[in-house]
Amino acid sequence: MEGYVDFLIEPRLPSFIGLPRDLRSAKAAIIGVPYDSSSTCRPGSRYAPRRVREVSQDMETYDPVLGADASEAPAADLGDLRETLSPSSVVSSVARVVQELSAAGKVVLLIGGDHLVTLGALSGLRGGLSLVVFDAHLDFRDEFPQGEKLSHATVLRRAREGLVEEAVVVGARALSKEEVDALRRDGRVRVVYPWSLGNLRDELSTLSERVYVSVDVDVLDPSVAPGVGCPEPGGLTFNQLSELLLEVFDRKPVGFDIVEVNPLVDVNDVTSRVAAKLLMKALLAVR
Ligand SMILES: [Mn+2]
Repeated sequence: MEGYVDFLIEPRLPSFIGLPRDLRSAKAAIIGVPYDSSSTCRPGSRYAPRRVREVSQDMETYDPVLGADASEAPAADLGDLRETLSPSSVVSSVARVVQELSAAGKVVLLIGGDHLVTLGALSGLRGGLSLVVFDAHLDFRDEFPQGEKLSHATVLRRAREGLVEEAVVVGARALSKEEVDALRRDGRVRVVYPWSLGNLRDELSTLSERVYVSVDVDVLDPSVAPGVGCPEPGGLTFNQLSELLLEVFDRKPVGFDIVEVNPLVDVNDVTSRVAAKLLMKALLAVR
């Protein structure tokens, strides 16, 4: 691959579950985005791509639910995006590599970094998208902190300014009144709350063809995924999230990310291992 992918991505070893770096026969490409400058709770998710790769080395890659092995998925681990501190430059860098790879027919799977990396992926996929985001938060603020339009807490708001036609937020439970009012005015963002997860199937059936899936690990209960910047009680179990993801993966997503894993506040690497397992399921979904 030549162009932005070569210029902006640096190889990383060990690779995720030992995947090759060679893209030629791959359908999916993993890219780490070590960026957390827009974190307002606790920074540290820039270390997630490295830690998730490391913990994946001694994890089983066979998925008993799917009856398939993620290490045999046609996928490559390209490495990490070059580090940057500026929110607008991480968005544009991610957008460039995602656009280049999707033009070459590859599905990009990102490991964040904070949630802002999703905005880059959506920009790179260019229109006609619907978004399914698993998150404790709505990320629908106009500015956060005040005066900042590009941050982890404004991602969905920016995405609705022309990048996605509609969105479903699954597992949300930490909401501000400002966001709830803005969602009501918007009208194209629905929420599936943790206490009514059964509604997801109906919401999925109305979405357009090109579905992008974003998982903020804080959608899980903090007892399941303690290593996150802003832990929020009342979240999903791992098996609940896995089952819902399988339903979403039926829609053959055009892109996927897992964000907000923070190894600096993790406990015994539990959250990094959760992220690794979810990434394996995503790899099997694009087979
Ligand atoms: Mn969140």
